[in-house]
Amino acid sequence: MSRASEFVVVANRLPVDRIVGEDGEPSWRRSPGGLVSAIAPLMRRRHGTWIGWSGAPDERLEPFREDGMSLVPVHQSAEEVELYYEGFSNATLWPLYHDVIAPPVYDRAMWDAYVRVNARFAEVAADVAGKGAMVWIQDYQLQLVPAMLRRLRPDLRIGFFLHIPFPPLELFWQLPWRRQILEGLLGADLVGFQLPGAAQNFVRLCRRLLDARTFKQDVFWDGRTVRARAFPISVDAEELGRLIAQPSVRRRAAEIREDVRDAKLLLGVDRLDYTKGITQRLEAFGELFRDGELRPGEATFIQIATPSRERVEQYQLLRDQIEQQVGHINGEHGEIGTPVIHYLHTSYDRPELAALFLAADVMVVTPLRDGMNLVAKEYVACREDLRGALVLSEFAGAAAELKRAYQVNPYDIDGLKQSLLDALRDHPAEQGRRMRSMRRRVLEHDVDRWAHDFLAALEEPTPPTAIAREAV
Ligand code: GDG
Repeated sequence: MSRASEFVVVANRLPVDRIVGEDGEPSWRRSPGGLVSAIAPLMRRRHGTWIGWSGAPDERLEPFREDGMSLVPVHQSAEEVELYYEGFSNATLWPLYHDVIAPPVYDRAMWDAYVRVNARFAEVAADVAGKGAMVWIQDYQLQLVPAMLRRLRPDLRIGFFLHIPFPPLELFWQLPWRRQILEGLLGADLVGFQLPGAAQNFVRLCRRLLDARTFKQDVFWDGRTVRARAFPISVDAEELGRLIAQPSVRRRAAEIREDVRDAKLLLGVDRLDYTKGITQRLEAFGELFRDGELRPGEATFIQIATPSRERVEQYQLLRDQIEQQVGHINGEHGEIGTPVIHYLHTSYDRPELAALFLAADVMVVTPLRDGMNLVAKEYVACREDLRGALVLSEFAGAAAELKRAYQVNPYDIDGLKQSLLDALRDHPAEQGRRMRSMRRRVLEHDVDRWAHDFLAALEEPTPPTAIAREAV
C-alpha cells in the first residue's frame, strides 16, 4: 500500500454493507447508522481514504473504491469479532460508558483481542497516510489507536472523536484497563466529545488517574498538548431536505397516514438497544390507554427497532422483552384491525424513514443515555411544515441543543405520559413555535459544520500559550 492519502478516516466498520441483488450478484451499499450518515458526504468531497472492517469475519479484501470513496478493509477473524467487537466494545465499553444501564463484562481475553485489533488498525493507518496527513479516528472501538499510531508515525496530525458519552470518574474507575484507555486517547492531538461535560470528565480523569497536568480543557502529556473539546454531531439537513421534497416520499407519507386511518401517529426509530429507552416509552403509551386518556383508533405508535448486535446476550434479552411487552399492550388495548402499537423489527431505506418522519405527529426519542441521537435531529430537519412535536429525553446529548422539545426524564413514567399527552394535544401554533426554534438550531449546525469545526480545530497548530503553561 502506498503512503498517499492526505486525509484518512479510521472506523471499526467501512461505510458500506454488502448486499446480494436479485440476480445473485453481490454489491456494496452505503450503510445505515449515525457515523456513516455523518461522514460519507465529507469523505467524497475530500477524496479521503476510509479504513475499516467489511462486516464479514475471516474475510481478506483488497482496497477498493465505492460510492466515491477509497476504502481499505481491515481483516478480523471470527474469534476477534466475538472478543473485540461483540465482547470488549459492546459488552464492556458500551454499557460502562452508558451509565452501566446493563452490567459491563470485564474479561481479559476480550481485552487482549481489543489490543490486538486496535494495533492492526494503527498499522494499516500508518501504511496508508501520506506525510503529515490528517487522520481522524472514530469511536469507542478504537481508543488505543491514537497512541499506537503516534508511535508508528509521529509526523501525523491525529484526531479522535467519541460518538458515545464519556463516563464520569466514578464509573470509569471500574475499568481494569482504565489507564491504558486514557493513554491510548492521549496519543491524539485533539480528542472530541459530543458534550462539554464529557470533555471535562476526560480531563479530570487524566489529572486524577495519570497525574497529568491540565489547564482548562488541555492535557499536557508526553511533551505535547492534547486538547479535549466538544463538537456536537448533527445531520445532513440538505440531504433530508431533498428527500422530503420528492413526490414519492410525500405520497408514501400520505399512505402511511391512511394506513393508520388518521389516528394520531407517534413514532420511534431506534437501533434495538437497551440504551434507547424503548420499553419505558411503550409502557407509558400503554398506560395512557389503561387510564382512559387515549382510545384505540385515536392514537397509534409505530416503533421501528432496527436489528443490532444480535449475538450479544443483553440484546437478545431486550428483544424478547420488547416483543412480550408489545404483545401484552396490544392484547390488552388493541381491537380487531386496530393495534395500538405497530412494532417493526427491521431496517428501512432513507426515503421510507423520511416518509415516516413526515407522517408522524409525535416523534418519541427517550434514551436512558445517548451521546447525541441523530433521529431527534433528523425529525426536526424533515419538518419544514413546522408541524409535529418532539418528545426528547434529557439524557440524550441532543437535549442540550433542542431546548424547545418536550423534554422528559424517561425513568419517570408519569412524567413521560404527561409529555406524550402535551405533545399530542398542544395547539399547532405552540408546536410551530417550538419546531421553528429547533429547526433554526439544526439547520445552522448541520453535519458539515460539525465536521468542519472538528477538522479546523485539528488543523490548528497547538497554541504556544498552552505549551508555555506546561512549565507553570
Ligand atoms: C451513535 C451514538 C450518536 C436507524 N434505523 C434505520 C436507520 N437509522 C439511522 C437513523 C440515524 C442513525 O441510524 C442512528 O443514529 P443515532 O444517533 O440515533 O444512534 P446510534 O446508532 O446509537 O449512534 C449516538 C451517533 O452515534 C452519531 O454520533 O448520535 O448518540 O449512540 O441516522 O436515521 N437508517 C436507515 N434504516 C433504518 O432502518 N437507513
